[in-house]
Amino acid sequence: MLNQQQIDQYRHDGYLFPLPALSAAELAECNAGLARYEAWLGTPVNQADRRWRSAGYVVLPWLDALARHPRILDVVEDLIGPDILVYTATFFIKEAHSPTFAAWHQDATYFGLDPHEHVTAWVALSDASADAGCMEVVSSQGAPRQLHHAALGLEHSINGGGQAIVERFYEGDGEMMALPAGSFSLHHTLCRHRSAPNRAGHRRVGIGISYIPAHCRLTGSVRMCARLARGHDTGGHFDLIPTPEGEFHPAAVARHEQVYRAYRDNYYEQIAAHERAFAAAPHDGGEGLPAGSPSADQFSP
Ligand SMILES: O=C(O)CCC(=O)C(=O)O
Repeated sequence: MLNQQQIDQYRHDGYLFPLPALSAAELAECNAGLARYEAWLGTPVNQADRRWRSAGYVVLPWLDALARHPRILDVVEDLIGPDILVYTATFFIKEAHSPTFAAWHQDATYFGLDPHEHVTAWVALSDASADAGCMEVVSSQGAPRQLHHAALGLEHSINGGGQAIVERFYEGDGEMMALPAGSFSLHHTLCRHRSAPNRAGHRRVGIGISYIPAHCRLTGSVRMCARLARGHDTGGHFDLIPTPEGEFHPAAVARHEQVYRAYRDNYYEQIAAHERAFAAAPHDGGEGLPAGSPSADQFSP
């Protein structure tokens, strides 16, 4: 559970870390589960078809249990209330000495969730140091807002479409969210974040679990699926995903295809809606240089 100071900090900055999640035995169990998954796929997750990065809890009971881990949910409940859905979960893996990176972005850009209460718990299954390409975040200073993105198709981007913020913002106070294995960070859906390539000699493995309160709805036309993690589905805005019948069970694999298709269809619809919204009301260079800021080259992009 979080104390009031941590809750206030999250509300002000839009992120919070590090928080403990897994015991050594639980961490080993997750990593063994990941190894079985990659054996089943016949390839590392990030070389498999993109669908296998998303919503793994639909086919993997260990990941379903991770997404409903009480130590994570107790913290999430402090931020978004007792009725919690898993909107999606994504494997974010960078091989040792690999160029895989994430450009500055905000998750809200391609989720289309209203209100903006979605929070991601990024669970580290390996150490995620600055050297290994952990996430870097910029405080929202209590005033988060949606920034203009474009699908730049960036090579080696860990995010589909290579989405990146294309308007200027002040990034001078960026903070490295380094995490030891077994811990997690939280970031709000409008938190600006990015990550550098992995320069370490080990694989950096994280799973981003996206939680929403059950009253959140989608702004687009796609009816999506979600997994009830805690409490009640008070909103009824999603088709609920059942507990997987077993690891790689054919029924669960077939369900994963439906879940992924809906996720992908909504993603592309949201990207298009974002482009239309910013074409209609362009907003650029909104953040002035705060007094005492060292130089303009700390602006991105
Ligand atoms: O794992 C990374 O480096 C990026 C993760 C990310 O963009 C996210 O969790 O939203």
